[in-house]
Amino acid sequence: MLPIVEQAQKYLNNIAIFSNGKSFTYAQLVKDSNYFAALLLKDEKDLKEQRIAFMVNPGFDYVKTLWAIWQAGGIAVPLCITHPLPSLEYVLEDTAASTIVLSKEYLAVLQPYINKTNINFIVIEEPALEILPMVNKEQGNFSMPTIDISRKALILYTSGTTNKPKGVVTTHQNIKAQITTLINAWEWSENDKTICVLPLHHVHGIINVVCCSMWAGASCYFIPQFSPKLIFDLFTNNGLNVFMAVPTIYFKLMTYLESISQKEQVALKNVMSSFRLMVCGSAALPISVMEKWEGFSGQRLLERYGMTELGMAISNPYFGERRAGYVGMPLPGVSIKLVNEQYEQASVDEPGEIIVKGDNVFLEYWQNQTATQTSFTKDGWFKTGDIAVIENGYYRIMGRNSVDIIKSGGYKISALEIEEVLRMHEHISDCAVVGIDDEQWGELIVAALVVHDRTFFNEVALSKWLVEKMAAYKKPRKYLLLEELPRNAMGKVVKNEVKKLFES
Ligand code: MLC
Ligand code: AMP
Repeated sequence: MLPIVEQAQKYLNNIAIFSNGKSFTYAQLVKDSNYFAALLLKDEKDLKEQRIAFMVNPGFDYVKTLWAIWQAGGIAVPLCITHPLPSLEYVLEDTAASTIVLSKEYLAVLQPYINKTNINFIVIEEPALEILPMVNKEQGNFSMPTIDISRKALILYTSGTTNKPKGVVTTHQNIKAQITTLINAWEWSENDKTICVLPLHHVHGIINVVCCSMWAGASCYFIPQFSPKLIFDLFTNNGLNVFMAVPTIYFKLMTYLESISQKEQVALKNVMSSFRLMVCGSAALPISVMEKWEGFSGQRLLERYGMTELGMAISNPYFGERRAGYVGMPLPGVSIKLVNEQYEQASVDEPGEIIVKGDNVFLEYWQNQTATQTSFTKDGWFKTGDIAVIENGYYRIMGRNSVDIIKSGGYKISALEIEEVLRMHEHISDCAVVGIDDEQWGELIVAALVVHDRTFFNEVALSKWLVEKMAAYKKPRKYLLLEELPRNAMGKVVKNEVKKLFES
């Protein structure tokens, strides 16, 4: 049996999930995911790592689908529910997914792809599930293939220093290691209640919130979309005690807190003070945000550092000092080194690139041997591209070794990917995309443009055009029209000069 499903046997009567106003026990999750796995298998005994893409709303159906794909021997490929068709198509084609599972509201966006390819698709709706001929849902317990832990389990797409996102492949063993290190380090238990406010196509939401709570036998609440009011209502009325988010979310929650009365603020502070744990990560947590949040909530945030390729790697301690501006120490089972540009150990107190080894480290980039090879050192350490220094025993992240990677709202975004789309626009002859510091978003995406004729440039029309081609969170938020881009003697655009133009 799969490790996470085996874990659930200990907690069958616990509430696993609250979503859409309903609660679901672990017993129900095991039974329904087993049934859905039988539906995915149809006449086959094992999906043998077929890629099963799914575009399913956060909640019981999402977790059921994920567990079903894993039990049936497939590789799960979660799609972002807000992506436009071209971004979805890229993932579906790159993984050569054999089936798409979807909530019915996403049928319209995917229909052109379904028509074009004839791909097998399953709409999640109770009546549709009854079509499985050979099984009776009530009997349950359909026989499932034995899945070796070394098999591939998940592909998540991440942007990097290339213009197209890469598929990060993790095995069941990687996932187990990523989950269990956090279960121990952060003392997850079956008494925990958390809420997932993060998108479910990235590790932060999938591993840290959903899989950790499901592994521990805890309860996980879901909301349909990010809403500070809904989150605080759930905090107040449902006895939640664990919360995890990116810095931008804490910022947004504080903007809401500032908009309510003093009396309401005090009441919410009382509720939040009793939480067992609040964690922040995916991007640098500004000290100002950490301190202000402590004032509002009575909670000292635990900041940690992670990556799609690793799950979590470095964390402030659960017990002990949570140091502002630092991400803490390597998690148990995760080996970390800081190295210089020759990949030799950096001197003590010197900054270096973080390289990582451990069962948590991903297997490979999907069908991209070159990228896989170049991202590991000869002796098997994964090169993160993040620069850090150790000060008094704690790691501090200093930045990245590439200006082309932007972190905005906790999303990792490739400047090159946006530039490639911008260059397709009829009025744009050249462009340079950079991230500039921003307290709310971490970095704000901005673009310097050279246009053929300024009279034809229309920012609103450009924004509309862009979001038909890529995710809205990748859209530049400011533009600057230039006669030419700043270049060095080699003709290469100097991105730091572009940043300065915006900052001035
Ligand atoms: C959205 N907006 C932005 C923006 N994203 N503005 C500037 N920069 C951005 N990046 C604007 C929109 O245009 C819109 O404006 C308004 O904000 C609301 O948009 P939205 O899409 O509805 O945003 P919202 O729902 O509020 O989402 C904000 C968010 C979201 C913070 C909830 O960005 C989010 O869920 N981020 C988490 C990403 C994540 O999970 N990363 C983890 C990756 S894993 P207007 O004017 O149009 O209304 C990883 C490893 C690890 O990093 O360590 O964890
Ligand atoms: P992703 O590729 O989306 O998984 O993002 C991973 C990247 O997020 C890392 O390589 C870091 O650059 C960044 N990151 C994650 N956590 C932190 C943190 N606490 N502080 C600074 N950067 C972080």
